[in-house]
Amino acid sequence: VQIGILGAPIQSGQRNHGVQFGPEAIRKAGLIEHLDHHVGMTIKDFGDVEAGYVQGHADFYLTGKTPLRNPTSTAQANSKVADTVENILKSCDVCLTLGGDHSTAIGTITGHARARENISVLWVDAHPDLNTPVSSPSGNIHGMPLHFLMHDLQNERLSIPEFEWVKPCITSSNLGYIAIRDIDPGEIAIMKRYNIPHCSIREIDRNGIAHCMEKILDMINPSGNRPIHLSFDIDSLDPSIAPATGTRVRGGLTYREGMYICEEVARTGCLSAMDLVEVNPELSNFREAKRTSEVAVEIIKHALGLSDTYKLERHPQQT
Ligand code: DIR
Ligand code: MN
Ligand code: MN
Ligand code: MN
Repeated sequence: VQIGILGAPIQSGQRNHGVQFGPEAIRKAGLIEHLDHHVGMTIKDFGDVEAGYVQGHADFYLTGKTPLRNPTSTAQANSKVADTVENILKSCDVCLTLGGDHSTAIGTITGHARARENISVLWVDAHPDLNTPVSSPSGNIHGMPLHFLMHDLQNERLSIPEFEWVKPCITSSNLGYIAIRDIDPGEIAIMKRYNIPHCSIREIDRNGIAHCMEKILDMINPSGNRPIHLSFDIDSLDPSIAPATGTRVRGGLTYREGMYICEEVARTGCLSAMDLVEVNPELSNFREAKRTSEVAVEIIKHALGLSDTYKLERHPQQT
């Protein structure tokens, strides 16, 4: 298996400085060293895409209650992410993108969908990131990536010239949420209108993570052979486990629930792209930032099938 790694230091999709240092922090926590030395796995690091601030005429463009923030910078960086992910997937089995804020998924999912047919998206997050520029309470694009990408929501899209290149590539039946718990009114309305598959944190409380993973994977990938895009926002985890992130929401996934989600994705054998986003090392002290990055590395290892618990369960002939 060949894994391609890409850094996407995008911060313009939200307000907190520091999330652009996510890729560096996760690499410093030993990502490459942890993934290397596994039999049958090769790692190729493609470095970081350029994601600086660019001035644009549409910045602070008034669409709803709040202006849309930094559309030019966010769109330009994501266009590079899309091209790079598409290209990485020509030579690699899996493309792992390190964020940066979650607007990065506009680029990664676009690139993935250009490279592979019929992708399904598993969105692990405290938030469904389904706002439109009109429903958004914040104007932050990291709360909106999916509205750009979903066929069902194209009628809600405003014409923003910078994002014209983003073509819809997923439908509500191949997107699934897990761990959501902070959901804006417009997002609740859209989720109900289009029946988007989900297991909220409350459903995990009630039925357990094993049942929830079985249900959600069956809903978004019933045939069991669609390429899976795992978009993992570190704020899905409880803030006690992953404190260094911009929008902490109490009552998140436990460490084992987070790892179990990833082990089950590994078990499908369908993982073809993964995002690990919203690690912001500047939002806590050094120790907490280091701990958050280490958990991010663990999440990635588990999704790639490298956890000992997962290996123990596999057929004895496999290693
Ligand atoms: C909120 C926050 N729903 C917004 N979204 C976040 O700004 O649209 N997503 N933090 O990860
Ligand atoms: Mn998110
Ligand atoms: Mn989130
Ligand atoms: Mn909220």
